Amino acid sequence: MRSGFVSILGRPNAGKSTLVNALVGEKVAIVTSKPQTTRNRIHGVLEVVAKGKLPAAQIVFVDTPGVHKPGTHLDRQMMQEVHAALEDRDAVMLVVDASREVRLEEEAAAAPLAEGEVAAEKPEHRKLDWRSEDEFVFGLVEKLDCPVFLVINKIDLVRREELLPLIERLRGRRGFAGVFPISARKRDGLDALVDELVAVLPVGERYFPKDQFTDQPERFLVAELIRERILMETGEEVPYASAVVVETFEEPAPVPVSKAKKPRMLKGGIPAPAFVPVTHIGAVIYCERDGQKAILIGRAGEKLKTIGAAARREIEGLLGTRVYLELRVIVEPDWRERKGFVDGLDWRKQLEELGNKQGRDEEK
Ligand SMILES: Nc1nc2c(ncn2[C@@H]2O[C@H](COP(=O)(O)OP(=O)(O)OP(=O)(O)O)[C@@H](O)[C@H]2O)c(=O)[nH]1
Ligand SMILES: [Mg+2]
Repeated sequence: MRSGFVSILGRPNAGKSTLVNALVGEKVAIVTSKPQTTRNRIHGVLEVVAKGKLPAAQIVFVDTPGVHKPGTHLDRQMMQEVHAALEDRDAVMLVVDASREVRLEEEAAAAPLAEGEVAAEKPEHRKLDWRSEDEFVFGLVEKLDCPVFLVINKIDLVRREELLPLIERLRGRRGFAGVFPISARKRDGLDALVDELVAVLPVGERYFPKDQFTDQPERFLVAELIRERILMETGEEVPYASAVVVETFEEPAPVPVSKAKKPRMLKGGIPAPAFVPVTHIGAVIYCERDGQKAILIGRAGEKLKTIGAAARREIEGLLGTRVYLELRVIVEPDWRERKGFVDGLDWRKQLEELGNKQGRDEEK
């Protein structure tokens, strides 16, 4: 069989997380219309069955934060996650948003260069010029020694006559191992992409057990689902200044068989479930200012209630139990600038901490 890591790289909002979820067939990473949604690298695992000449494979996709110019310490940490994802990988997919590229082309066409004007100095043209905004992303893959695939996403948003010249223009930018126009949202073009990836992966054994689809433990997926709702329900700075930490996660206690009562009958003779498991979750939403806290809580607590209710439904879908969710909002002034705090948000580090704590508790 084949196995390997495929890192996914691109600007914010290109649709990287949508693509990982579509490929894996599970919600591994949160998706919103706001840029810089993803903050950590996230592994999503796909099992591919053998097909004709193609062998069976396990592909570990690595979703990454969108590449952007760092402003805060959090941004720098996000960029480190991108670099970490580029270190151990067997192939890379560079994802671009076709609709954005077409829009930039239109803007440039609407402001033609006058005689003597240089593209790099005119805003409408500079964005189009890959030596500026997008060039940095391309620079990151330039020196990689693995196959790099160009994935042109969101083709459902552009017309065919716009797409073909775009493919030609982007294809010429670098020696890509392949160019794939796709729609992650409509799951269009993904089979050809997977076939191509399997073909370039090395022979090897699975990195993850067959039925595991991500490396993130449930409590961190839960924190992400809460953050996804915050991003959807709030605007301005609030989404960017918010972070979520799950502090308590109490799984339902198993009910001994002898204690299970005779099932109560519902209408139509259907037995009512004897025991409805409930997971108790307590989470903290951090923000940076009192004003942001006021927005997150809302008038008479309405906003927090909306965020909690929607997140709870998603979490119940993930865990397959009922969920009791308690949310608190805490102001941590300028946390995005504080290395210690930002490091503490990293779920890999939190997991280490939890492991250490458990070890200490067991020693006692
Ligand atoms: N129409 C259309 N929209 C898409 C497609 N793929 C993603 N989107 C939308 O684009 C937006 C951004 O998607 P994400 O998957 O969060 O993008 P991302 O690249 O992970 O963004 P960051 O995490 O911020 O770097 C969401 O609103 C998606 O629904 C697509 O193929 N077609
Ligand atoms: Mg993302």
